[in-house]
Amino acid sequence: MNPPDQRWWHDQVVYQIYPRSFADSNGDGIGDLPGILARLDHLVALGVGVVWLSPVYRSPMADNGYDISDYRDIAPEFGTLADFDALVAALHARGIRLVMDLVVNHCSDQHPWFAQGRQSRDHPWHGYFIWGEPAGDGGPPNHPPNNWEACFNGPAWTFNPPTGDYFLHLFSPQQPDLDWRCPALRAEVHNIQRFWLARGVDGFRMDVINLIAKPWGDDGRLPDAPVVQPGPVQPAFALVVHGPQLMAYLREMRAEVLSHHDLLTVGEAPLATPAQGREIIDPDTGALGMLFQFEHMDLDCQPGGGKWALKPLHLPDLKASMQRWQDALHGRGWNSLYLGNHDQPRVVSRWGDDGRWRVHSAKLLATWLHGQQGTPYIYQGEELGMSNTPLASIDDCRDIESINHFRAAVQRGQAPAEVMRSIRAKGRDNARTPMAWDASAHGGFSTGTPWLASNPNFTDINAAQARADGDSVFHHYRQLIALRRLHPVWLWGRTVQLLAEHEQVAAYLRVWQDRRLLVLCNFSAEHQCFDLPAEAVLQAPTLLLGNWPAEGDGGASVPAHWRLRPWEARIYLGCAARDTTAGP
Ligand code: TEU
Ligand code: CA
Repeated sequence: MNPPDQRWWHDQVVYQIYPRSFADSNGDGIGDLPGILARLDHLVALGVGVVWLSPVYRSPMADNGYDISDYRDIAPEFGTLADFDALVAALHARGIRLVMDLVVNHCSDQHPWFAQGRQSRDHPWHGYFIWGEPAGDGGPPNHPPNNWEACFNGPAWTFNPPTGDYFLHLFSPQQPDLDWRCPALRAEVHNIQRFWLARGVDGFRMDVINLIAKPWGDDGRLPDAPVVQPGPVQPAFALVVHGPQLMAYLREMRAEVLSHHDLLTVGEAPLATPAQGREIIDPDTGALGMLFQFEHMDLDCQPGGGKWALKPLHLPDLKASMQRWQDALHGRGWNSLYLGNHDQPRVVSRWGDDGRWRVHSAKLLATWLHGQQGTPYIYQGEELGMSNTPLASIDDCRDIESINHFRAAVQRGQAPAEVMRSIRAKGRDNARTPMAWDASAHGGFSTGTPWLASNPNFTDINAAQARADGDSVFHHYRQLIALRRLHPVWLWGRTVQLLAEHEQVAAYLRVWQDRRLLVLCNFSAEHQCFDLPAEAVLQAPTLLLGNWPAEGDGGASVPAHWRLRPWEARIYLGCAARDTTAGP
């Protein structure tokens, strides 16, 4: 990707809003669209150019809106279509674009398509879903068509008495999978996209888009997943992702809808390999602009153990993963850069230090991420350095994934305290606690009782504090956002990893023409001393940003021997050193 191919979303930073937890305007304890509208000054002060709004469609909220029952309406708890239009207009008036979350791998079991389609095999909407006959000679309801496990526990198939067979749901039974082989269903999706584009949205984040094309066998069945764990059901994602028809469906969507607009599109793609990612976002032959890959999100779990089997992060793994994706997409695609979202724990608690070094480590993580090539995504509260919440017991949790996991794990004989240890570290409620606006009750999120308790540290960690304190995490993010679009090397430079094997220091160079950006991060609470290779010696370097007071000459000269303080991060801008070996 070069400047001539620049798209408007290349130099922007995206801010993700999880509407249920952002701002509650009417005291019912649930965030809503008027609440967002009243907080736009926060986004303007931060300097983000795009909002990704997690789902606000009508929904029974089994999975907080990732189960849609009407794709053309707003959930009443979030507001109305008029509120939505007002929000789009207000964002646009401030130069901020809006990206909708599109969830079309599955819908809600309360969607009329499913509610009616499940009544009879002859109903036209029956064909929008995926059905299977009982396996073997056993009768229903305990002999599903194959051994797939649902992401939120139990079998991925549920028996449907009116039709005498099973429907597929890769997530919860309240989220039946749509059958993308059905042309009428695909046309519905295109029309839904047109509906929101007509309302002025600027793009789509597409939920689990690499799961939509199922791996149908020649026998018309979906094959069993390999057996990797005890019990009747087995993880199926690895078998389902990037199915044979995926690119055909996405290219059709591009031709029908996306190519007629200038959009930001980003596909969520669990388990995507760099090769698959390239295929999806190739500017000529692919379909989407960016994708959310998960490689780095999977580095701190035991291999094959799933997200709850905790393992400490080994920094060289993170660096290798980052370099792999930087290399794979450089010049031929565009990375999305993220460390958090509504499905992940708070990154400062996960890979930083949310105690003594909370502010420093939150700034370091931001620096490490934003220094790379790609479009950074900030999840609400990340810019304040919000941390994981002290979930005392499963009664404090609201997330379907954590609740189902707890029940199943305890049933399998795991000690409840042990299960809670994982949920405290990885549970999605960590990210979903109400946004902390100020030090008043519930962090100023709501005058009522929040649907999920606020993180008690809102008294210290909140937006009012952060905006008033020039040295806060917020202002560090603000500077990163402002700086990156000023420097071509930041946008277009190739990434070169330095010190790949170092266990505490992450260092990389960005290279564009004779320009260099040097990013140095000490991922530890100890001082770190190291030397950098000759290629990292810069001419006329300036320290663009750091998270400790500059030492000595303010970073004007780059030392031969480096010493970084606890959780210190720095970004230098400079030129390549003149090659003294090449002669005049
Ligand atoms: O998440 C999809 C996904 O890949 C899951 O594995 C996700 O990582 C999950 O949170 C496991 O911890 C998307 C949405 O982002 C998520 O909120 C939804 O619950 C899910 O799809 C179903 O729509
Ligand atoms: Ca509300």
